[in-house]
Amino acid sequence: MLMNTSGIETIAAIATAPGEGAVSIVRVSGPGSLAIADRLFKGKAPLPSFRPGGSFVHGLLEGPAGVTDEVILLIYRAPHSYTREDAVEIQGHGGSAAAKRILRAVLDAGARLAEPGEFTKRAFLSGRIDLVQAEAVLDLIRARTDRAAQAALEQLNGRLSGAFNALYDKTLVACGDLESTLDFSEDELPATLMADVALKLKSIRAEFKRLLDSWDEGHVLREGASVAIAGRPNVGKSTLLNALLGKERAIVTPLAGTTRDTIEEQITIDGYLVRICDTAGLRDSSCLIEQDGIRRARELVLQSDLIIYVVDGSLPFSQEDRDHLARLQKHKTIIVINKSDISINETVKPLASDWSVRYISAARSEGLEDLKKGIIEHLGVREGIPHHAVISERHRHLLISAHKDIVEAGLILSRAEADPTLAASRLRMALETLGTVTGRIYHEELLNNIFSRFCIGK
Ligand SMILES: Nc1nc2c(ncn2[C@@H]2O[C@H](COP(=O)(O)OP(=O)(O)O)[C@@H](O)[C@H]2O)c(=O)[nH]1
Ligand SMILES: [Mg+2]
Repeated sequence: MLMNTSGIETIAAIATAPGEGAVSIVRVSGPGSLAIADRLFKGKAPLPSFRPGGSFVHGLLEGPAGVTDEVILLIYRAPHSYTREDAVEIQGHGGSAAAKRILRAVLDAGARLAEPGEFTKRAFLSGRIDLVQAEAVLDLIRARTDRAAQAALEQLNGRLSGAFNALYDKTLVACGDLESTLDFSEDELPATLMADVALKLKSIRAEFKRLLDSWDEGHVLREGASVAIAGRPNVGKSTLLNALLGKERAIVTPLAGTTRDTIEEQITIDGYLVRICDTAGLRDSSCLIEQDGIRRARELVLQSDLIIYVVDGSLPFSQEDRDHLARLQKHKTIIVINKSDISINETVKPLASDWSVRYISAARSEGLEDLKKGIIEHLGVREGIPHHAVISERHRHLLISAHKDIVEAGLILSRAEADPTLAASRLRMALETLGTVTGRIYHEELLNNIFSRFCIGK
């Protein structure tokens, strides 16, 4: 294994996706990268290790068994590379066999196969990016919509890290203020100082809230929102799914009990991924298959981010609908009154005062734009607002914990016998948690947790 005196190994991996493609890239990073390139690359002089960073050269790659591929070699010199180490990228012909041949030659020449996410982990350990930015790399790779990609890019550019750092710095200042009170004896403690810290904590809490509020959107951006279409049989649930998809996905018939299984499809609304699920109509049925479909429908309704409860608007509002709605949460439900092309029964109209209601004709695709707007509103995402970085589940978890300590510090200070030392120690705890968000403080397990989700080569 090629090592230099620092003991850092040189790692290599195929960076392109498996399968057929025009070009495949093998990435090599670490102190031995250029020496490996010198050994394998046959092309015009000078040798790769004499070439400047940021240059590329065309030639042949030759392993012990002869010519491996015709390649382009890209040269990076520390610290101007993804990892901040010396690195080379070898662009060969596409296809998995060609890429594997190059990788094998590189490994034979002294590199070690990289672990998942190891290149990005090195970028973090070298201080080029923080942990929040490293997570953004994964988000970007996984992004399935333009909006998700844009949010990941914002995060990669450091927008979210900036917000976390500002929060950290403000807390640090408040903590320092409190710790400075230790220099005073109790009776000469300046009264304004405590009031000042209390004010600072209040503004910090507002900042926490702003960040925590972005979680809903972050969740929808990363995983997509789950929306279940539910309601009694024959109200037009499957017709609505088809209309939203713009294709005949679910079977529609005038017979009640047509849909027996749940059908999930994805649509994009305003750049957000929405997983939309058509379900079996809710009713008492003696058919075993239908019963199972109804059980699944009920489960799905419980798990979904949002429920579209469809009512046949041409019929009187029924007791069964009333019973089903009684089990649903208003803020997670949109009542869709369908078949508005026939007529709207007077008995469904009072619903509008209490619930979020949309009138549509699924069969004629009328009212769908308004319904889509309603879906976006209900998911806690802001329609039409420019992209911005949003927190993830890990950030949320840590923010909630740090927020608790900040609140506790505030409470301690508000007591008649305020104890600045105790409050400061709470703020220290909050700082430690906040430090874990961006990776000022980290432990191996945390890094493994994050980087093991990456693919090899990233
Ligand atoms: N007039 C009218 N009929 C509709 C509309 N939506 C659905 N239907 C009809 O209602 C019946 C049941 O539709 P379907 O989508 O299978 O209902 P589901 O059981 O709730 O999935 C079919 O005959 C549809 O053509 C609508 O907007 N207007
Ligand atoms: Mg159906």
